[in-house]
This record gives sequence, structure tokens and C-alpha cells, in this order.
Amino acid sequence: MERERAWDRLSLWYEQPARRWTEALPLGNGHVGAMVFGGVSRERLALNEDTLWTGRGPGAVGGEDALGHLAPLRDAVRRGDFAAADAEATAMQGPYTQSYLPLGDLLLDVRHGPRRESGAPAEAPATLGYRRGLDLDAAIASVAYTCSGVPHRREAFVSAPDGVLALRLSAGEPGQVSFAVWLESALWSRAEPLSARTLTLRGRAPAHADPHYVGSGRPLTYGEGDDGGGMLFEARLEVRAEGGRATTDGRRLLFEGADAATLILAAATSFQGPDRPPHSDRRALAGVCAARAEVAAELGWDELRRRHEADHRALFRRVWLEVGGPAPETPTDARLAAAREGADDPGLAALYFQFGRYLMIAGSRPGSRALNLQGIWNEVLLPPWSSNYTININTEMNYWPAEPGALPECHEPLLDLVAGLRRSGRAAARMYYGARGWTAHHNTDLWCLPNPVGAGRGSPVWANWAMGGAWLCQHLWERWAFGGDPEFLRERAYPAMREAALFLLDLLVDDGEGHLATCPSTSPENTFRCGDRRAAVGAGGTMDMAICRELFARVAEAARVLGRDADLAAELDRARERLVPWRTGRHGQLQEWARDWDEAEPGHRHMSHLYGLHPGDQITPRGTPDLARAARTSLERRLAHGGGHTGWSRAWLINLFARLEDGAAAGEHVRALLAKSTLDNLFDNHPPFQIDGNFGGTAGIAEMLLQSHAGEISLLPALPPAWADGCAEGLRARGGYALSLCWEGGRLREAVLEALGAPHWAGAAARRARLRWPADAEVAAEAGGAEVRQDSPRTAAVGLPGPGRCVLRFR
Ligand code: FUC
Repeated sequence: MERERAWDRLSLWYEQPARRWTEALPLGNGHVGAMVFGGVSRERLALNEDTLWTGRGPGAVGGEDALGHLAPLRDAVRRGDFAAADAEATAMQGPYTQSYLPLGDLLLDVRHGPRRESGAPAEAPATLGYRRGLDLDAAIASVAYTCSGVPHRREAFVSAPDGVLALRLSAGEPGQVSFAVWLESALWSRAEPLSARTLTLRGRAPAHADPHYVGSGRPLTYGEGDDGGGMLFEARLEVRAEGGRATTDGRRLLFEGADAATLILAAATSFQGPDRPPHSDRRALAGVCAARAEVAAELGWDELRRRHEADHRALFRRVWLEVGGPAPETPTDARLAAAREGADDPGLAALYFQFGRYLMIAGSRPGSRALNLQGIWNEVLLPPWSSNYTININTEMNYWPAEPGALPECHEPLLDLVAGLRRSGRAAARMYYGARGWTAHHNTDLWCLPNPVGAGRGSPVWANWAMGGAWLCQHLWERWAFGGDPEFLRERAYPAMREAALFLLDLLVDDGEGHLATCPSTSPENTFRCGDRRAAVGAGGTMDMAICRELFARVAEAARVLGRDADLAAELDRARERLVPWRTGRHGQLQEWARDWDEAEPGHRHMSHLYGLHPGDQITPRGTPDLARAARTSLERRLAHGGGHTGWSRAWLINLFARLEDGAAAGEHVRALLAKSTLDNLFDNHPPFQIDGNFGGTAGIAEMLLQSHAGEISLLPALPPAWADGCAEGLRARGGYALSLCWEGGRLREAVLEALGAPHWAGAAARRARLRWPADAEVAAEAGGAEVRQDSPRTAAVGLPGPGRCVLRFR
């Protein structure tokens, strides 16, 4: 299936500079993030560093009085006094999370044409042919225009191999690059030139932030002195101009008449990991930034760029997706505007998919922090929901595309977050529930805060949900299911999953009818009606049960694979059998709670009770047709009442309909995501900007093309009619496979199944996969030693002799 891949067409581009942050274009290496505005005379790169958060270090988990409320809460639930249960839950709450911060801005005043008298006002220069863009394949943002007959060009990237932001200014004629550059931050900080070519910004973050929604009069509090609390941060800029003159005015660096200039910026903080307070050694921090910036400056632009592109492409080029024809010569904002008017642009969906993969590479790399609500890009001091990790859907959604999108390395930061929560969450399990194991609630932060937040004032409908850790364990399992690394299963996945399961065993109570039910239990973030009241807290909510069922089964399976803990595996099997079963309510819907209560908000954005359909795998159209039908009824009810109104909610719908194998509905929700919940720079709009919808949408598109959760690899399970022709290459499937698919006129033409060298399966004499395709077909295989046995008009068993590939053609 060798066809030309037009990587150079994978760009976002615009004919005007960004007027606001959500029009600027994101760069990043997991640690340092930058939003490039592309102004002609004033350029702004808004900067972030992934560890720059408020807080003094890991805090106390609270919960000193929580246990005293647990028995009364459970009593109240048993009595059906849900108002009392909510009140007891509220009384259990501990402190809020800390907040992710912006670092500051790299600013340039660029002069075009002859030098003005000093003090003369800057005029907006007339430009021709302005174009700015983000090349997703090179991970380079660029600005190009002609001014007074001279072409000017700027390019920027954030390099993972060299750990710096690099920006180059050049012009089509010698001596035409003149500019002033400086650094600013809204945090306590000081910017200072160290020479005519070096600038530093040194600052300190607040020791504490209240979330914006608490409405505190003084939300940010600074501590005293460099060791009195609050993260230290530093940015160092090195400029290497070619030709011309370099000076400083004490605040800015000034360059006059250069041929070109390369700017290198390194940034770091005093973060030492989630378990320790930040250090207070300014000199060490300065040393880190100086070394990084100077080494990179020595390498020079061409070499930095070469290394950066090679590093990025090694990840990005694993997957190619083309739907519809080649990209039109239309700026991205104009394509979006047309989509908002109802145009169907499947190519824009493909671009959105690759943008999602780009954002994952730019925002999440081994050793970096996990992607938060805004990835690593945040420009405001008090961001929405603290730009934290909301783990009752949003953070998990961020990582849905990591494995199918062939970016397992980028999954690592989330798995590190789980490891941190396992350490911090043991205290929360003990203090709040008297339980073994570890737990985390609905959100967390840089410091791996594990407790229910709300400080006695929050709503239990979000705060008192203790399943965050258990949901995150799904990611450990998925890493194993896709990657097949037994050492990972043994050393990292199993120990954390096992302890999370112990916590759940201790959270379960008898529901009075012989079933085991989590208590307290909420269904994020919907309330139920009972009488004339709304309430949040009950026992055995549908999502909780789905998560318990999933985790218990996986821990038991892992124990058997590893030959360990036979007694625990048996106990988990028994407990799983006793969990409150799936229930169908009077509307034919999958019940959201153990009882058939009405939802206070039937159009609620969360689809919590559908966890078993997606991201879980317990509900499938062929395996559990009745449940799949009930899930569809629930979805339709949500939609009939306005569901899907936030970006991430819409993105979840794409995945859910893909799992129901309904390509037409999935395609409609992709269109709605683009039309209603996407900003001009393709960032997801909650509103406001929140990045989960980008990743959820990306995962949903992958899920429409390839699924592997139901014991078989399903090709084009939910192809929308409007995506008649296309090609997807390199998507990954569970069991350690990469798939390439080509279709025409809505029919699959060719599939290539490649067995990857996953350690667990590589040793096996043969790899066996079961394939399913959408329409009746006759398969002609070009097997290269593979054994293909078609056993129905739509399925075949494929055996590959170890790693290798096999090509299937469909007639
Ligand atoms: C959950 C959602 C909100 C928002 C917030 C960050 O509380 O219900 O819509 O995404 O997280």
C-alpha cells in the first residue's frame, strides 16, 4: 500500500496574526510550552513550564474528622435519607488542589525599514503576503511576510532533545533584522540582561491559590523569601545575531541591522517531584538554565532544527490519515467558519486528528508532567478549574488517543501521575475510609493531592467520588494490552492496580439485598431526584460498579499471568459476582444509579453510566446486545435533553457512538465538535478552552476506524457515509499490532496487519488475531507465511509466524 503521503500538507495556517491567545499556535516539548502569536511589529510567545504550579509541596490530605462521618453517611443511605447523606459527605471534604500557572511572555518589537528617531511612534507596517502557520509534521510555527519589498521570516520550535525553545528571525536581504526583545511575567519576578546577548527572568510562584470558583477575595498568596514556599522559576534567553550591533537598555536586548538572529530560551523551576517541597537553591536553578541555553546556542539553529525534526517525526509519522481529497488551499479559520455554517469537510476532521496527536507529542513526553485541563498551555493566573487534573473524565480523556494513536511514550507521564497518586493516596484511603490500598477523588494536582476537595463547602456530586484512582488504573492495563511488556505489568501496573482493588474491596458495603455496592457513591456529576429534592450520594452507582467489575477482573487476570496472589484473585472473582448488576430502567435506559431514579439533569454533559461502553469494554453490540440497546437509549435521552454541549462531552459522544458501530452518528458528532466546540487555532472549547475535547475527538476518530477491545480487531467499525474514500496507516490495536486500512466508496479495499515486536507475544511461535470487517467480503490474502482462515463473511482468524505482516485484499 505504497502511496504518497503529503506530510507537507499537514499545517494549520492563517492570513493574519493572532489577536488573542486562542488564535495563537501551540509549541511544546512536554516541559516548555509556547503560544506563538505571529504579530508583525510586536511578536509574543506566551510561555509555560509544566511544573510551574502554586503550592509549597505535598500538603496534608486532611480527613481528621472524616471517619466520624462515614458510618452516619452509610446509615443515611440505608435509610434513604439522601439529604443527610449529602450533608455527611460534605463534612468529609478536605482541601482544594493547587493551580497551574503561566510563566510569562517572550516579547519582541520588530522594526522594518530604516531606523526611526528615538521616541517616534511605531507605525503598523504595510505587509504583503502575510502567512503564519503551524507545520504539524515538523512541529515548527512560522510567520512570513514582505515589508517594504523585503521578505521576512520567523520560525519557532520547542525542542525535546535539546530542552529549549528556539526562534529565528531572518530576512531576504542582509542587515534587515532589527528588534528589541524582553521577558515579562505576571508572577513575582525580575527580568535582567546579563550582557548584550543574555537575559534572565527570575521569579517565584504563589505558595497557595484558591480555585477561581471559590470566589475568594484574595485567591493568590505568596510566601516569604526564596525558601518560604512557592516554586522558584527561571527563564534564560541567549541571542546569537549574525552581523549588526547588539546593545541593551537595561531591560531589553536591542539588535540593529543583523542578517539573522537565533534566540534560545531555557526555562526551569525548583520542582523536585510530587513528594517533596521545591528546593530554594537559586544558583542551581540558574545553572540548569544557563547550561541548557548555552549548549543549545552553541549547536546553532540548523543543527537544533535537524535534531528537533528528527525527534518529532519519529513519533508523528507513525500514523497517516487521509479522508476525502487533498487539503484545499484554504486557511484553517476559513475552513472552520465553513464547518460552522454546515459544510462537511472530512479533511478537516483528519487534520484535527493529527493535531491531537501533535498536541500529545508537544505536551506529554517521558519525564514531563501529565497533560492537565489545558495540556501545558495556560495564559491566566487563575485558570478555569485551576487548570488541574480533573480525573472523573477529563484527564483520562486526554490520554485516550495515546495507545491507538501509536504514541505509547507520550502515555508515560500519566502513568507517572498514577504512581504518585498511589503513594499519596494511601493516606487518603486510610484517613477518609479506614481502608487499605490507595484512592484518589475527582481531581488532583502537581502534588498528587488525593483527597475529596471542597473544604466542607463543595458539592458532593463532584467532590466525594472516590473512584479516580481506580479509573486511572485502566491506563496501566491499556499500556499492557497494547504493549505487552511483562516487566511493565509486573513492576508498575500490577502493584498499583492491586492496591487500588484492595481499596475498592473496603469501600464496598452490602446493599441490603445481597449485592455489594460502593458507598458513598456518586455518578459524576449528575444528581438524582428523590421526592422534591435532588441528591448526589447513594450506593452502587452504575459507573462505580463498572469500574469495580473492570478492575477486579483485570487484577485477577494479571495475578494469573504473573503467577501471584491466587487467594486475592479468587476473592476478587467472588466480589465481582456480587456487585450490583447492570439495571435497565423504565425508559429502557441503562440506569445511572442502582435505583431507577430520574436524573435531575437528563441532558447532563457527563455520560458516567456509559463507562462500560466506553472507555470500558463490558458493553458491546454483539457480546451484550441488550445492554448496548439500553446504552443507546440512555445516549438518546441525554441528547434529547441537550447533552454534548461542552467540547469534551461531544468528544465522548463520538467514542460512544463509534462503540455502538454507528458511523453516521459518530460522524455527525465529529462535525458538531468542529462546528460548535473548536476555536480558530483548533483548540477545544469547553467553553472556555479546555484541551480534553481535542484528545477525546482524536481518540473518537481512531475508534471509528479501528477497534480492538472486544477480543477481535474490527476494521472500519463506524465509518461515516461522508468519509467515502480514505486511508489510515499505523493505528495500533491491542495485542501488539499496527494496522493500515484503505477504503473506497465506503468499502474496505485493503488491510495490512503488522505484528509489532511486543516482548510478551514476540516469543510465541505464532501470533493469532481475529479480524472483523464491515461488509460481506471475500478475502484474498498475500500472507507472507501467515495463515488466514475466513470463518464467516465478515471475520477471519489470522496466524502470523512471530512478528511479521500480512496483507488482506477485499473484493
Ligand atoms: C468537570 C466537568 C466540567 C469541567 C471540569 C474541569 O467538573 O463537569 O465540565 O470539564 O470538570
